[in-house]
Amino acid sequence: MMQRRKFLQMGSLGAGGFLFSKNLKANFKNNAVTKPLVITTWNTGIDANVEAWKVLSTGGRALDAVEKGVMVTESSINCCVGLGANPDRDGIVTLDASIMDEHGNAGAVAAIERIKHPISVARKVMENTPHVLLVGAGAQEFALSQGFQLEPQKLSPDAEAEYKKWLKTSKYQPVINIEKGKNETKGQTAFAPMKLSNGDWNHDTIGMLAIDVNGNLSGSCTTSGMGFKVRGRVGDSPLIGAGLYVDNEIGAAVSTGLGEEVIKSAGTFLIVEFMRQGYSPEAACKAAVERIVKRTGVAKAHTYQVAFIALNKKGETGAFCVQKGFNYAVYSNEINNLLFDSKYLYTDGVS
Ligand code: SD4
Repeated sequence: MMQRRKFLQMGSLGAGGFLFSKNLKANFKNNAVTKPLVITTWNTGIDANVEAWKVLSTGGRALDAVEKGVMVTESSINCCVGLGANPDRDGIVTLDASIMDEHGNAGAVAAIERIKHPISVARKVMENTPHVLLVGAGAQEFALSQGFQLEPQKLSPDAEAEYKKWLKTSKYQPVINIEKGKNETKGQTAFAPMKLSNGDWNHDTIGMLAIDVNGNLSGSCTTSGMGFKVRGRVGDSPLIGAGLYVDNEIGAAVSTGLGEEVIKSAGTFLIVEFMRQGYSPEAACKAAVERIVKRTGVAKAHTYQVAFIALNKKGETGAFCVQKGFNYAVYSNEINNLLFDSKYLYTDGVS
């Protein structure tokens, strides 16, 4: 198998995705196993995939993998997701999360506070209630009733420093979220471990899709939402069909970026529908990005990021984004947890 470094270099040159899909296609021909597989947004996906892979590689269910995987990121105090992340503009961290299983069941929470693992609360909503989405104080109350603990209302040191910086201008303007890792040079993203301090990343979400050994699909998405958002603002991540969608007959998709644009286009539902029409995962993601750009207009599209990853029933993967700088991690028997640069439309976010 190709060395990780070599593969990554090729990925940053744009050849990785090609080799990757070629590799997978070759495996299909040989009837080799392309499942299980997990694909996750951003470089934080590398660490999350390790946990998901423990489930998948031992014959576990995709649903367990996508929950366990993103819990790693939610636990990271210096990361962009979970209670260590940036707060809203009132200084409170509010979290959104969603999960879907192979039966099309879905659960989600929005604007939940002081709970470490919103993804697990989302799963409880799915499994233990007749509902799909619980929000705010009600979601927190439900979490407590399910045995979750209330964490202290306290910003992480990094988030506190970022918030104080933001308060100086209190400018309410969504930023283009791209990877800004220390290892990035000239816009080429290299592997960056998850230990990032604020300023090294510029995104707030992790989305994960998995296919298990039985060929079943599941997905998860968890986020602190847009940094310094209006109190009560909910993004795309907990909204089924916007931030996450899974159809076990066809495929699954998850998003990151400016949630408002994803919501207005029902982005992940759209991608699954494109795959139903025969599009590859990458072509489906691209078509959804183009749909969004068409609606917002090209001028506005130069000011935001939206990125998607998708996985189909065969285990094929793909991604596409508006702005250069989005990457994703894939772990399977063939692809040993590698990071790939997504194809993109524009380069405004990269200096
Ligand atoms: C949101 N989509 O709340 C999320 C933000 C995000 O990386 O993806 N940031 O709009």
